[in-house]
Amino acid sequence: MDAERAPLPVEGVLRFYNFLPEANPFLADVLAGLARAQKSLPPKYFYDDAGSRLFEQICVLPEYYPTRTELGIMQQNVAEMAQFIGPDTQLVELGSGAGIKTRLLIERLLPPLYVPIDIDGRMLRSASAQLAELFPWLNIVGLCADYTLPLELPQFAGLPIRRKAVFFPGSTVGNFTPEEALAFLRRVRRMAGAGGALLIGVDLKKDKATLEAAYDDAAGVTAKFNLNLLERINRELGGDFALDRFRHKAFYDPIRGWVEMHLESRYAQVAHVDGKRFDFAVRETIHTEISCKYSVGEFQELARKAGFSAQKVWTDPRQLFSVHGMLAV
Ligand code: AVI
Repeated sequence: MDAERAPLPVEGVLRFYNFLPEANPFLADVLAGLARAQKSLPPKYFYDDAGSRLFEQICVLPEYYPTRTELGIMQQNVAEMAQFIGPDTQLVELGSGAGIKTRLLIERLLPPLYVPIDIDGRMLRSASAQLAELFPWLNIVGLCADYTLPLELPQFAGLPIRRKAVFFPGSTVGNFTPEEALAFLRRVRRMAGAGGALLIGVDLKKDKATLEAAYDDAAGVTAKFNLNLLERINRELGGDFALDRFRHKAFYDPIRGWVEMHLESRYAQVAHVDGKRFDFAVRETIHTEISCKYSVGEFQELARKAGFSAQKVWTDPRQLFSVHGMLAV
């Protein structure tokens, strides 16, 4: 879609734009993924209402260290982060940012314009409305869009904006393969523009036991989150998956440096989606997610290839997680 120029003359404007395509690609993506030799489903479909609620529960699990560790890093260093980004910056967040991390950053940075981008229109609206209440002076322009696809940001006149900063917390970049992450970071680089900043959370490599516990918690919340994908297919696409006939599986592959999540068929069985038949052998899996872990140097090198220069990195004392400050060159 063409960028537009709309004046935002007053403070505290709250607007939304929809950049989602008319046709819902969910059915086509599911049918294509289940037809592959290694069956797979794109992880972006985890996040319907039930999936988003389950993900919120994951974030506070004792085993799932990334959320609270990243928050601790931000609480410790937000002043320096805001200084790194600088004043008069349009803050673009990939994800709808209801969370405390976004609030911390806005409180310090006082950006003239905040642009959250999220595929889930309801989350986007409710998170933006919460922020508008907390920061009545803040201009918010929410974009309902799939940020994993190319996207041109609208331009807004009439605000004292000197540059853009893209905020991408949560290590969601880890849900791309390194090759996909490179292509994605190149698009983020174009979005930020020359001299723009990137503040990005990246989970660090660590021992297998810690990682596997984080993705296969004792309370079984991650298992529910994974299985919700089949439930969503049943609900929205008229699928007939028997949920108790699949089990959650998660393991760390230290060679590839990523956690893999799968749904494993407990039996030889058949399932249907939209009238199409899919056969499962016993123990055959549907690959649902990877979560890449990087060393600080590996991520800096990836970002360098995408056109960023590493300026700052903040970590926690146990070196579990990193937040990188980078500039578009
Ligand atoms: C959203 N993303 C960064 C999470 C992760 O850790 O890869 C998704 C997740 N999957 C299972 N647990 C959490």
